[in-house]
Amino acid sequence: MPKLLEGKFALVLGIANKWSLAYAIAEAFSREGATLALTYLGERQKGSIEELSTGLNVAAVLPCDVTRDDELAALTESLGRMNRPLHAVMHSLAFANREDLTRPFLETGRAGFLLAQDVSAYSLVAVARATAPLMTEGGSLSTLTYLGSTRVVPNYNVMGVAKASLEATMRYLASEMGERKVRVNAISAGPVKTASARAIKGFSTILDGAQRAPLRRNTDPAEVADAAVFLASDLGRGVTGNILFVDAGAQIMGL
Ligand code: IMJ
Repeated sequence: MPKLLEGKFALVLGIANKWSLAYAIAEAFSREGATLALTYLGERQKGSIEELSTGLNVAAVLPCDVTRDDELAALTESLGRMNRPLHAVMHSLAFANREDLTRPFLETGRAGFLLAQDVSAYSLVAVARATAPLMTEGGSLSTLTYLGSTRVVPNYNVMGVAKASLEATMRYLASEMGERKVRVNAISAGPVKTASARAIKGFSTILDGAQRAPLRRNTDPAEVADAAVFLASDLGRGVTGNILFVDAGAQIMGL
């Protein structure tokens, strides 16, 4: 079978460690023949992301804190200097203060609310603005979301509101970037045991709930990654502004 991303240049943001969905996605993109640029958050992370990148087809490992306009501008600059069009961008990051994912939603303060919005939702606009000038041949921008955007999931709280905002942001970007042949989509992944999820109280109860999913199992990072490959590839050419559920079917169930 021909590789689905052969000749494509892709940027993946949001690898924290080898369990990150972003890492599974980078592996899948690499397997399908893409050349990658990866980003890391803060100097402290640089070494570990460089280590994870060995074995993958990585051409650059670049700093990017999505809350900082200077780092986003430097990212555009560095990618521009690589002198090749960018075809795919994977936005796979989010953050809220831990307290805002444990105490009652009613107690969410302004600063925590805005932080979750800034890192988890506005960052899609920021990344789109930073990368659009490089997507000269058209391309695909994808993000990760979660069911907590439209349904109440215990403790997801301020992240649920941020994901609702992220999904709307995705649609507005899709409507505007279509004329440049850039598609914008979200993958709504079922619960996966990543560092972002393990930090959550009651997470194993949520994973057990997967026994009610049509496929009777949890979501595997590799199947989220394969959906990301589809969206980034030519196979996804007719898909934009969409939310693709990769959750073993869990989302359709009432109880
Ligand atoms: C997160 C919180 C509450 C319930 C949750 C999650 N469920 C799932 C997640 C049911 C699946 C994981 N998820 C979808 C997220 O988007 C996680 C985001 C997140 C996680 C943390 C943990 C550590 C921290 N800040 C965080 N910010 C965002 O300090």
